[in-house]
Amino acid sequence: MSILIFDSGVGGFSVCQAISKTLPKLTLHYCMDNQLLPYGEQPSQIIIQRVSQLANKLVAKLKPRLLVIACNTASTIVLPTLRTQLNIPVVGVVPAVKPAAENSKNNHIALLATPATVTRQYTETLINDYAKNCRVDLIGSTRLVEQAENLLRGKNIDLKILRDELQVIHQNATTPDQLVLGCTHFPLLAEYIQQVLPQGTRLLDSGNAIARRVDYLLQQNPLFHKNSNQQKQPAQFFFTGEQVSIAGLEKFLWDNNYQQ
Ligand code: DGN
Repeated sequence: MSILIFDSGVGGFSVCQAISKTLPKLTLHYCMDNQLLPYGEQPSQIIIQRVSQLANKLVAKLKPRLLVIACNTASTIVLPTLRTQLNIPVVGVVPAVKPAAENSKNNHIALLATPATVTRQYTETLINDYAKNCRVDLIGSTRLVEQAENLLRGKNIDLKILRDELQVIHQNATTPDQLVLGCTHFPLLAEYIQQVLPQGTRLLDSGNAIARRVDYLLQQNPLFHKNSNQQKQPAQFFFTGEQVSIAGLEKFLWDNNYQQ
């Protein structure tokens, strides 16, 4: 049994890690629209057209049981369209604003996402619904997306860029005690982000919540139980731009022993 994971770049790999831990036998196919990366700089209409075109094509080809839009930027706008077009469950990513607000001791949290995600109505509604009592600092960054892309191509992380992008966190009288990673690229940088944050600021992402949702939805599919002893199939990768070398990545990304 397989599912399809979609992102504009390598960010969805952070979601694959979480899903692989929960469902080690599940085959994960991956599509990255790296020709249009970064999504955080693209107009909404272009993203909606693009994701729906690619998702329809690949779902027809691969016949996955479920589609994960492992991209916050796309999830804020494409889910209603995809759900009317496809006859499989479509899971999106929601920034972990709700748990962050619940966990915050000083009612001060921050959301780090793409420039598009932090300005979307979807995000405003999410904050109004779940973090009304908190101060929420919004930080939009494309440079961190580039850093995550570089990291998975074996390049070094520039901590100065991380410091610059996150400097707003250090500039106010109080600091957020929860930082929501509202872009799937950012959990891949977690250990580096943590190095430039004040002590006591905790990172939260949505990977495990997505994995639980995928697990729950697949359990509803009768084929899931029938196929539970089937061997895991090799993952298939689709790129719309440059073919990213996955030779070394596959172990890191699909290794069930990977510790976050
Ligand atoms: N990984 C994507 C997200 O979660 O928003 C977007 C990255 C990008 O394309 N800028």
